Amino acid sequence: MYIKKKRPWEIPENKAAPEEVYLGRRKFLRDMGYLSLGGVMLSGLGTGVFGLFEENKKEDVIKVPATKASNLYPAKRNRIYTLDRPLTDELVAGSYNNFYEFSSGKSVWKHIGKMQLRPWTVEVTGLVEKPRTYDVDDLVRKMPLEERLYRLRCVEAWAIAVPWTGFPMRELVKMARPLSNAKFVTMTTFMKPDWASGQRLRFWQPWPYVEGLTMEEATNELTLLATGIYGHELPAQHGAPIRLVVPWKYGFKSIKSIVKIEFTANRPATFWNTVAPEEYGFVSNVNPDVPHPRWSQKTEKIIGTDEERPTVLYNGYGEFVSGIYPKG
Ligand SMILES: Nc1nc2c(c(=O)[nH]1)N[C@H]1C(S)=C(S)[C@@H](COP(=O)(O)O)O[C@H]1N2
Ligand SMILES: [Mo]
Repeated sequence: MYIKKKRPWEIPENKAAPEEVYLGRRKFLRDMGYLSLGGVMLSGLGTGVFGLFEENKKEDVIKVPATKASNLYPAKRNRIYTLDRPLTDELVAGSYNNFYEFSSGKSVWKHIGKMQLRPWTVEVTGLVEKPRTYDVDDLVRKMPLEERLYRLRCVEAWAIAVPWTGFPMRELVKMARPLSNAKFVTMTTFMKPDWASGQRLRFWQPWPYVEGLTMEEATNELTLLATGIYGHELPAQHGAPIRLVVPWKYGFKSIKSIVKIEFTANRPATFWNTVAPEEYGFVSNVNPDVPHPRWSQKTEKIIGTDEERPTVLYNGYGEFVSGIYPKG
């Protein structure tokens, strides 16, 4: 056996994933590939999980089946949105994911094999003049697709920078014509225990995954419904066929594989906020001065380059969103 260099974003004691609390540390570490079945601590040895980036072939990790909308990619890049760092390598971003429906580890791409990406419908419902269920490809064809380079910051203190393809959520809101009493937009992920072992194994969690935004957040220009990444449609592990991207909030707000978008008068009960309200707030804007109860948020690790950077308020998107939060 050879010794693999421990990467700084390997989860240290004080920066564990939310799941650790509920599964117990041993089960969590085993899922993450740190423990052998016999229970011997293998941290620092070549256990596989963090060797992914060198060892896996791109065609095994990034699978993008053709659809009725494939010819729309790549979309034209919107140059307004720039980065302060290089883009994350596609293979790195596609092999280090959070998608608890499929796995509580990061090798989500190994567990998505049963997911059926088509047909896929998105129900737009609730307090709107124009409720309607859309075939996802028909919806994408109606919408102005563009590419945007955004940073994504996970509450676990790691970050990536990726080119999303998608359309502003405000375009969908306009089309739905919300009633004046609509105050929140609630989004729901699929419920398919047949595909997603997490929905069977962690049956006590409040599946399906739900997230929500205020109307003002949902119609902010940054709020994107993404259907593509790296110039093609989303692979399943990134939340195909359609997922939210709100880059000034912690990653768990950016809900994947959406089947329902509902306009509501009241704040919805959201997944992580229901599981652990003291750890995962409803608002959850990136903020270095608000520590997570179990770890600091002062810095972030950039996946793939080992670089550590100071966390920036609103993940650096203050010029777009600070007006929404007058009290800071
Ligand atoms: N349905 C669903 N959406 C989800 C998650 C999840 O577990 N289930 N994880 C969230 C978290 S914690 C993060 S950091 C981002 C990760 O997005 P990525 O894997 O495309 O980088 O997805 C978010 N969306
Ligand atoms: Mo996250």
